[in-house]
Amino acid sequence: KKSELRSILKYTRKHYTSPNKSMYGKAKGKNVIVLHLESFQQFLINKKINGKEVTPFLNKIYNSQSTYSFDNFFHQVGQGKTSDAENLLETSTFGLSQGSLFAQLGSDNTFQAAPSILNQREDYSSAVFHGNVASFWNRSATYKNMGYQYFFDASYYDTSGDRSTGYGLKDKLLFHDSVPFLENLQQPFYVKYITVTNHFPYTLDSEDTTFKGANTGDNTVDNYFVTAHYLDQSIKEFYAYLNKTGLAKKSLIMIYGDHYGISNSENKKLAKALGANPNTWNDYDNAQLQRVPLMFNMPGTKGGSIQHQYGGEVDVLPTLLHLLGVSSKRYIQFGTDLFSKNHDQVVAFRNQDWETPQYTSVSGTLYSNATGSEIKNPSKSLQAKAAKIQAHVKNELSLSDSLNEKNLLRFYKPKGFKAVNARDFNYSDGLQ
Ligand code: GP9
Ligand code: MN
Repeated sequence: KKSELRSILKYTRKHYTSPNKSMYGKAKGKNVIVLHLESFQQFLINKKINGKEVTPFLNKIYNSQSTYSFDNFFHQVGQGKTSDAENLLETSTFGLSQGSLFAQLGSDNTFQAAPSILNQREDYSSAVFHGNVASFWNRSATYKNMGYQYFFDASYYDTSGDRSTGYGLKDKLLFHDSVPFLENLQQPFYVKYITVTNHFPYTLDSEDTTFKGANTGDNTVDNYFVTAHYLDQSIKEFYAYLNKTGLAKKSLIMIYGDHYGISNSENKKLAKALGANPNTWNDYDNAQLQRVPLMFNMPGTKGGSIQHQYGGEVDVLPTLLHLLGVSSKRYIQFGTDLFSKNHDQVVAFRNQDWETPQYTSVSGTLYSNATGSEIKNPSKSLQAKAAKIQAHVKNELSLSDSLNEKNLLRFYKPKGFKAVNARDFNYSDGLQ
């Protein structure tokens, strides 16, 4: 097992890319507020339905001078959906090829995850706010092993009656009702809000919205825009609070979409709402729709821009650590800093499909991103190039799997890292 750990280390050390000096430490000492946008895809950004912006507030953040936004950023989740996105972001390792890593390994594995790294390196406190029960996706146990100090799950809020939809407390209420807990956290803090209202089947009480959905005739697709609008408005209300209290200017607000909300089988219906042709819709188009937003917003700052480099959820942790001025070099992480000059732009999907700035590969079929069509007779050199990328994707997924499946981090002691003890945390206590 130790020799396996050595070969993983050899890979991640070689794959590591040093930070971009102009970005390193830009957010040093700031609070980190992570806003996990449920089922939120990139096409919602700047999208109008019936002449109205679906997400006017997020569009402002996306286009703001105070934000670094990404327009070629992909989710990389497998069957663990939300929990896979969380694992990718907190650890910069992949989820599993089957099932949810949180559910299968979260109770026992050793993690070297964001909350513990930030606590040990920069004295951050940490908390998750979420309107569903603590056991969902085995979060409670997994969060303790990741070093989260507090988990404010459904039991901390009034979730009765029409205050909730299928997966828990409505987003506007989550942001509002969690304020007393947030206000008691020691700064700087690293906190995450996991929203739920924009979740399949995208139903919402009429009292919560006046926004009109799309009219493709498919209920799921049509209502997706309604709950996405509600989510947008919940973020707007939360920002009003952050601005009023002055927390905004003391914080880096990281906003991301966890995974697709409309599945491939419904994309032909969605195509109508996107102004695309459903008759020519293919695997290439499905792959392009796996883009989700990623934004680093620092209210009160300037110089932000929309970044076009390709990347995925596995790249977030090294990027975030470097923005906070924390070197990621000593940790085993599979992603690379999105701002780094040598950032690896190969995006690996959990099923071994992949995406680069030039090519998309789905089940071994190669597409050109420039034309959107299949490359029917690739040259020898292109074949070799694609095979090399495929081997790289396969290798990183399998190294990540052996790290996690064999719990190899228990043998790895990065400089100064103290192993997390889950028993240090008792989430039913709340803040004492
Ligand atoms: C539930 C929520 C949804 O608590 O996070 O998870 P998902 O179904 O998207 O994986
Ligand atoms: Mn989700």
